[in-house]
Amino acid sequence: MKVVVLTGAGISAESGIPTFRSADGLWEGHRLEDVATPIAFQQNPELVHQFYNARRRHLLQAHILPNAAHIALADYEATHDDDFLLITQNVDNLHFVAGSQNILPMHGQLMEARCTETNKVIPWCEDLTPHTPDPETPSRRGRLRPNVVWFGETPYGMEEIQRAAQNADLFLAVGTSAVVYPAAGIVEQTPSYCRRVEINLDATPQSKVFTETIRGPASIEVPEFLQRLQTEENKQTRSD
Ligand code: BJW
Repeated sequence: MKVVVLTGAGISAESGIPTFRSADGLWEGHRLEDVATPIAFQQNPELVHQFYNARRRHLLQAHILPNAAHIALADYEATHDDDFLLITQNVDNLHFVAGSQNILPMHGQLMEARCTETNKVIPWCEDLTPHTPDPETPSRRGRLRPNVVWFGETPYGMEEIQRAAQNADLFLAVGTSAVVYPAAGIVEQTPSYCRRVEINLDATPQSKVFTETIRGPASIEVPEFLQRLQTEENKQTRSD
């Protein structure tokens, strides 16, 4: 069975990482759309760096750890690794820390930086400023920016995502509000026979496209769903 999972900020909420579109939807008075765009970075790089530096420091705190949902996905993959793709919109590293292997972080990673000249990506866990040079080519004009995908930029891995979605037998979306494209449209690329499951606290604009919707916290519902799935698979194997 080919399994494709798409995760969003909701899966990390119970690990202590705030989601984007909760309550007032503002970060220190700024709308996400005002800090997560190439134009914002051009016009006010200090502010944009401040936004990502704060989030990177938060992520590095010792109490920010994968929760039961991240761990259940990693455990499930460990027994299905040949046909399992985890697409995450999250820039945190919690799926990696949990031990997931086949991960496609379509909106990049906060613990990486990218050179504005060469586009080379390097691991990065320090604060950035508009003057931080690319350490690999310090003589050139390149500066480092967070390796994240802003509005108007092309997400990573779109071809692989499309291929995986078009062949999926099971598509599971966890903790995403389904308002940001192209991620929100991946479910529509799955074949008609695909079992499409959404786990979220609330309904989303895409809920109607799913064959099953499970309302509740990811840390409870993801392990329970994957346990049920495993039981169904075991039964199926015994009857074959
Ligand atoms: C829980 C829970 C718990 C809480 N348990 N659940 C007009 C129409 C359509 C599209 C466009 C348009 N105008 C512009 C566009 C395109 C634009 C877009 O979609 N804009 C919309 C906002 C209108 N998209 C783009 O620009 C993208 N690029 C693009 O389209 O390029 C063209 C192209 C397309 C296809 C192929 C090739 C090229 C780029 C989008 C980049 C998004 N970047 C961000 C920032 C990343 C860096 C950073 O982290 O700062 O990505 S925006 C932000 O939103 C972040 C997230 O990954 C993304 C999605 O958010 P997510 O994860 O869904 O979080 P929330 O907070 O919204 O939702 C949390 C959910 O969890 C909620 O539903 C809760 O209920 C739930 N929840 N606790 C279970 N415990």
